[in-house]
Amino acid sequence: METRIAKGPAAWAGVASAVAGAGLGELAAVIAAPRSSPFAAIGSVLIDLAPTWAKDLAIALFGTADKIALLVLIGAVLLGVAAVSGLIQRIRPPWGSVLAGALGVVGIVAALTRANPDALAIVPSAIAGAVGAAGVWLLIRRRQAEQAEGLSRRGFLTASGAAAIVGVAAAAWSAVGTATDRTIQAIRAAIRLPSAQDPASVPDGAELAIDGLDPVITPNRDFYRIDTALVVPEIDPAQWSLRIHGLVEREVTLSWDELLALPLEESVTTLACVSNTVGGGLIGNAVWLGYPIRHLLAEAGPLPEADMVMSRSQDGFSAGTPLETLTDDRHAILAVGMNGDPLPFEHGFPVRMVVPGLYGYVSATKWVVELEVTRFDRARAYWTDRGWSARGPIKLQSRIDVPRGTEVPSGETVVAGVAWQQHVGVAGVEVSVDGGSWQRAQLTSAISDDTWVQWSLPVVLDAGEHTLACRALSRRGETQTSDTAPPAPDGATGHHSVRVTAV
Ligand SMILES: Nc1nc2c(c(=O)[nH]1)N[C@H]1C(S)=C(S)[C@@H](COP(=O)(O)O)O[C@H]1N2
Ligand SMILES: [Mo]
Repeated sequence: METRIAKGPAAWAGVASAVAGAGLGELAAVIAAPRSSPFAAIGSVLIDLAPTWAKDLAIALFGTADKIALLVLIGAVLLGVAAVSGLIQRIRPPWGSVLAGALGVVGIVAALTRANPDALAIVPSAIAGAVGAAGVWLLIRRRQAEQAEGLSRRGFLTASGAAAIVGVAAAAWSAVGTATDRTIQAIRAAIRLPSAQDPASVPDGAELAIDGLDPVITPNRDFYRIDTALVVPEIDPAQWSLRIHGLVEREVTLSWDELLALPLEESVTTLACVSNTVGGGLIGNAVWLGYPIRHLLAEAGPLPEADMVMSRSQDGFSAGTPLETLTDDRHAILAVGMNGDPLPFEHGFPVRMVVPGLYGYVSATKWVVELEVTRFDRARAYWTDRGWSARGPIKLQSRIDVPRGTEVPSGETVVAGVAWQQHVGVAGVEVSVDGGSWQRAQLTSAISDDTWVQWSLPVVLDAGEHTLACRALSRRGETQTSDTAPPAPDGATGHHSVRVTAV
């Protein structure tokens, strides 16, 4: 009579097989289908399916490391299910193998549901599932045979260890392979962007030299990044084109070379994320080089009933932008340059949209490939479908950057920060100490109404704990509301306040 093998080796057989399958699947992706790696495909589907609260929680807990956290979570679930597949295979063959294979099917389905799937999209997950299923079947059979013949576990341990090592090695190889696929990096590095007709400039007196205060222009490496892309798209500009269609008199397509041949303009625009909490850092200001979208729309000729432009990215994101914000005279552009460089990959290389006055989720499409002229009552964008407001004008906000958190010497201390309401402009900032009267801060000269502005105010603090709060006044005559609202559905409100101890 056959006695069952122990649970430990059975679970390990499942785990070792899954590691082998996942590793070989990732390697196959690097070779054959870059955007269909099992992890990336499943992760991307989870991002698209995640309810708003889960997305907010992920950003709150992990910030911009939210994607790494997601991959770790997927890995942990995979290993758990793999162990279960070994335990099932031990008592109910072949159902453990079937479960391992089903993980591959999940990956296949995930890869096929992505926007613009690779031609060989099913291959990586098919390999992963097949290796995982065969592995758990063979390893458990082996251990059973050893046990029946009274042999030691040596053969089983060697085989399962080899499977795990192959998997880890393949995964490492795929990671290196991804990092050394420098073709498109080299293309980007070789790009010399044309210079602007009329270069943007930062006026004297726009910048205060105060430690801890965000600089007026945010360096690219410090610029916040928010998107749904688990794998940053790497688009060869030679393959890029933009198609303008929908409710237009004539379709327009534009290639990279055609775009660069147009007279490009420089503009300074502050970009902000609707998910930014009061006092948060999901905001940055850059000098953008690009071409006004209004000229391209004029060529296409929007029909009178149109009121929205749905932009779509190569990776399936979409944003619905009010047509009038793209046809009025603001600097709504197809951007190719950011602070003097071609767009970084994470910020939309080769081409993204930048529209002053609107949160990024309704306007700032990165890796943009399509503009469909349509109507708000006919089409819903990515985040609109997930409960966020269809329209996203930027709310009046201000933030204290210094002092922040720690102790300050008692006596005179400078409070400083930034304030913004793009395309409306900031007329003033006021500061209140310990709930006292609002005192007017000194504003720097703004670059324009489309950018944030720095402010500062010296205050006198006695030794002890204090609360500093700020509020902005807009050029439309409004005062920043003290009513608190969370980011969803259309942007956080409330006054930013910080607690400091004067010593
Ligand atoms: N393709 C694509 N574009 C996108 C997004 C995205 O998820 N995918 N996110 C938008 C959001 S919500 C914001 S706030 C801005 C952020 O731009 P940044 O990452 O360059 O700061 O990009 C916008 N453009
Ligand atoms: Mo955003």
